[in-house]
Amino acid sequence: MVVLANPPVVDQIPLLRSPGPRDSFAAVPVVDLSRPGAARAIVDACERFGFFKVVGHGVSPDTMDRAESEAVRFFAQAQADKDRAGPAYPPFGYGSKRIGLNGDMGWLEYLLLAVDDSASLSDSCAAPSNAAFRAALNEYVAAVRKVAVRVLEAMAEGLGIAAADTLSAMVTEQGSDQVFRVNHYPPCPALQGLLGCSATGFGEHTDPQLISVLRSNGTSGLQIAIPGGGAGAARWVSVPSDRDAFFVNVGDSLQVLTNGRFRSVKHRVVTNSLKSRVSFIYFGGPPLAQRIAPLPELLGEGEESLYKEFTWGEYKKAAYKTRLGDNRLAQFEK
Ligand code: GA4
Repeated sequence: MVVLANPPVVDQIPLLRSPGPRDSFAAVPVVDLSRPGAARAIVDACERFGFFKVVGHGVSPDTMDRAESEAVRFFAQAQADKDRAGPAYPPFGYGSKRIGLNGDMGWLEYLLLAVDDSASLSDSCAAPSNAAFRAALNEYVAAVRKVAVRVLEAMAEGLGIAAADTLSAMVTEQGSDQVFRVNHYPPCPALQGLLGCSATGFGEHTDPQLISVLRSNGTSGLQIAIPGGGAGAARWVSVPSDRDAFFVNVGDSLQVLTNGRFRSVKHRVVTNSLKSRVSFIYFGGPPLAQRIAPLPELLGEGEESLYKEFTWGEYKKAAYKTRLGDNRLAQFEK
């Protein structure tokens, strides 16, 4: 009998096979936002994977570095100090290991924050209270939201939608439901060598919003599910990290707006055994009352929506009743 000295702290966190070099997704689509052709490349990547990397975005490395070093400083505080910035639910603030409301656990700690109409952290989020950290996050959020807007405009162009702001307006309109998340995945050395396993940092899921824009400190861990696992199954591949780039995920709402043409990408994070990973994710969601249904311009003649009608508010409410790995769109499929 093999007895695993499973450290008690990880006993409620599922294990994943540690990624090896053969899992690396070298073919991740790269879109240079500063070049012509970006719109077509984005549409192509969204149709194939629901995922791509953005370079040529114009965000200053200083903005990224400042936010990152302030985040590192925040997470290096004593646990009691961090706990004062929580709990994450309801509705925003610091959280550790627990994800959502239905028992999902991951090897991470995080800040879940609301973004207001002017692309700053909402005043309703008292945490983080440190002025330098807040200022650095506000600068970063304003910059990343601009990237999200440019990406959504390019998507509309690539899809041949006449009004360039059809998609981007959904995340800039008054009352848009934008969320920002800072994740810290400490290394999990206890699992080193343990049958090639790593702790789950953030379990597999799709994002409910339109798009998510991620930037990390260059520590690997992000994986996406791509088609091609054989017999219609998906294959998990590791996304080579790049601290100078952004990574964009298509979310469930954008899949519906395009009537399934864009794929909402399943992704997860595997903890690194040696290095900590810090990531920032901006989630672009529409106002709660926004109707989520295929855009008429994208429906071919006689083509019907694959989904029942719903608003973003209804979808979000339903999402919070699910477990992370559930197929949230299934209950809205016709
Ligand atoms: C996934 C995307 C965002 O991180 C998030 C997550 C949210 C949470 O952590 O509170 C959810 C998850 C996310 C989807 C299903 C529900 C809600 C945890 C969970 C189990 C902030 C979001 O908007 O949806």
